Amino acid sequence: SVPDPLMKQAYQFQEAMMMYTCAIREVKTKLEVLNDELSVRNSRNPIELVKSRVKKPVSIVEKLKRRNLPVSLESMMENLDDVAGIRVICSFLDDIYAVADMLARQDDVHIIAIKDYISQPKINGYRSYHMIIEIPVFFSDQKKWMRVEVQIRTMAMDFWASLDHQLKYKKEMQEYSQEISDELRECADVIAQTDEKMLNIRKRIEEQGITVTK
Ligand code: 0O2
Repeated sequence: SVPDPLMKQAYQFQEAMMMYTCAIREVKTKLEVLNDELSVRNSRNPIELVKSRVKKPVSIVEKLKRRNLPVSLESMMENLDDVAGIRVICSFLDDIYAVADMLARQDDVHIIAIKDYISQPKINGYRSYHMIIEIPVFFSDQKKWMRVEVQIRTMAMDFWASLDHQLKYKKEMQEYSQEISDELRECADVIAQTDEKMLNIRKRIEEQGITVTK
């Protein structure tokens, strides 16, 4: 039979994962409310799609080990910001900042950290707006502040990041050759220029008094 301490740990882990899932649900509801309101007000949806995931146990252990941190439930809750992850895919560049601001202004949202990889892209070309937030989740016997990583990006940025992720996965985290890195970076830059052009087109259309609808 399974020894008791192991069983206890398994239950505690399961409970923690349930809490992260609930935190994701709370943030998703906030995003849905914002999207509904803005789509009524502006006749277009700033948010195209919201994806979410709870980090897999193997990835959690790998990340803790990579950072030389203790592998325990407490260590995970204390040290990892992205156990609960939400990806918000926006239509246009300015929607990213609008959504981020609206989320940040809510008084039950605590901002832990912001990483703006749009104004300062990563060396490889990766672009996205990252927010680590904490929100209260109300359980039967306690209110728990749960940490969630929110990544906000345009469809174009998501296209690049998804393919980059796939390529990395296939190469099992090896470094790319310089030539491939350069070409990937080039693609990211072209994509960023396209995002800016699309925003510019939308603004010009809006100036003419036509509302862009989906
Ligand atoms: P997954 O599978 O998406 O969960 P960290 O990498 O978390 O140890 P840091 O600086 O705290 O370090 O995190 P950062 O760079 O703000 O954000 C990490 C997450 O952003 C990654 O999570 C990816 O989702 C995304 N990301 C960052 N850089 C890149 C990149 O170059 N390419 C792609 N495709 N995604 C990136 P994970 O845990 O690495 O992966």
